[in-house]
Amino acid sequence: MSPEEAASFIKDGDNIGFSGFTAAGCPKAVPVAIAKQAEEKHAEGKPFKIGMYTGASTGDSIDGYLARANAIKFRTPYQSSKDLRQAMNEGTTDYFDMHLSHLAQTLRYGFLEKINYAIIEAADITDSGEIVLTCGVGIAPTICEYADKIIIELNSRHPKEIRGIHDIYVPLDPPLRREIPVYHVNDRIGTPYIKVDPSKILCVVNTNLENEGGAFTPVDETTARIGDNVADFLVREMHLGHIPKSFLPIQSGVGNIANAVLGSMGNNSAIPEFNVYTEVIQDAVIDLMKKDRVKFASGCSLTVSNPAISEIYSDLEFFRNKILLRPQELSNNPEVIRRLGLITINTALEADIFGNINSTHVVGTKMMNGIGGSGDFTRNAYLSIFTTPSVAKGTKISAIVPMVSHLDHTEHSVSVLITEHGVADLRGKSPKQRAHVIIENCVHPEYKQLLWDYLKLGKGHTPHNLKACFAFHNAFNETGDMHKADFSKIL
Ligand code: 0RQ
Repeated sequence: MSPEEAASFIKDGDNIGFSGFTAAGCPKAVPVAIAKQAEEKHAEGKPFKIGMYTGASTGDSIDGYLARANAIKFRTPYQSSKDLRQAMNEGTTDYFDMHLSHLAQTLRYGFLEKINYAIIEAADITDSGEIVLTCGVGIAPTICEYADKIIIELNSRHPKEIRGIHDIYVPLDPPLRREIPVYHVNDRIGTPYIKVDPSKILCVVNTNLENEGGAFTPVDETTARIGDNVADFLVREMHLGHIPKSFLPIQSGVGNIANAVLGSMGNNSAIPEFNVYTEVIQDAVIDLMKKDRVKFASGCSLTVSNPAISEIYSDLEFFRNKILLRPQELSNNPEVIRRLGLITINTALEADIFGNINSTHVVGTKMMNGIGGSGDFTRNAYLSIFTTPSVAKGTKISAIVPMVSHLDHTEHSVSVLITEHGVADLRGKSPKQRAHVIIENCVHPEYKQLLWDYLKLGKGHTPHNLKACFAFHNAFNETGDMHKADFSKIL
């Protein structure tokens, strides 16, 4: 069918599950046609909005087009689209932010609205109903099982020979769930395809569309220094015997900083060749595989630039034995993360002097992207690290504040905080001790004195001053500059 014919099945109020995780593996033709249909209905004065479940964020063809068409009834579990973000923050679209490992099982438990249609990007499909996914898995197995009907986008940009790179396994639900038998990063426990009843497949739309993954910005001085601080810290930990000499698997978050951190680790010859057990496999991992610095990467998606995906597809024999893509409830599974002993590295938007992390809300109220998998990994890590540049918007924002304006990861789950200025090792430290090491080692020099001053204002085990704890944020809201925080005016 054409994308328009496929889209015509979708009605106002339907809930859709889309395949993919980040832009990788997302359908691209049918969602654009749905957005066009929404605009036509709106022009006729008719309502048209859909509920949307996906693995994580998507490409512009899903979140961008549908947000611009004002066609989203609700959205979960993660996004990174400028237009959708605007709709969420203006209140025209409802969004609920979920731990990524929770979504598939939450759908199976029946806690969320039913899925009417699954729209799945596939590299191949057989008459018996075997669907071979492309470069992202997300929640595709569960939405295929629970949707009434399935629409396939068969994208010839992805070779059929990709079959074998996926490992599709869906755990049983309680009270029948058993242990998940992943004991090594490269253990395969499922099938290389999703098996569905062929009669559920409503139609197949042929496409030849390239991935919408953007390129990474080049490593700058700040991100390089953060990366080097992480790598040096891990080498010290290894020499202290805290990390086995054979090393432990790495999870690293999404974005430029995460990409730079992995690059620094790869370039540090004191770190042995390592494995990756993560959700997003980014460009740096592919580079390090070619240099024999990464042995194996298990993830949920190949969130790589278009040159990198072409490289992988042109040498599938080399990469097939080094890459495995799992559903997100496996890539982010707490049991597996704890068992394998992951070193997790995620990026904070803001941290406070006691080690609490805000990953999601700009100045406490505006949603940036979502918690993504950062909570799945942080809470269950062998060693959980957060990185952040010490300042944002020039130096008008200090990323380290007296009290986080929104809380995603508590002090109990955060082992180490790293900025371009240094490392704060928070393990075994009281709140006051944590504040000292964070201010001394991680804060930008322009904000150190303000934070020392704040620390003197509080009393108790965690010495906050509830009148002054948001002085940085209030100063930013009032003047556009956190430097203007003035405790004497508040107290
Ligand atoms: O703003 O875009 O206007 O320039 O925030 O900041 O430093 O470029 O960092 O792109 O790596 O994103 C936490 C959002 C970091 C991301 C976050 C402004 C800054 C800039 C982006 P501009 P950077 P990154 C697995 C793990 C949660 C999910 C997660 C994220 C913009 O890493 O979404 O960890 N994490 N998933 O200027 C106000 C502050 C700020 C600030 C930075 N304190 N206050 N604005 N900015 N600090 C992956 C998945 O789950 C898929």
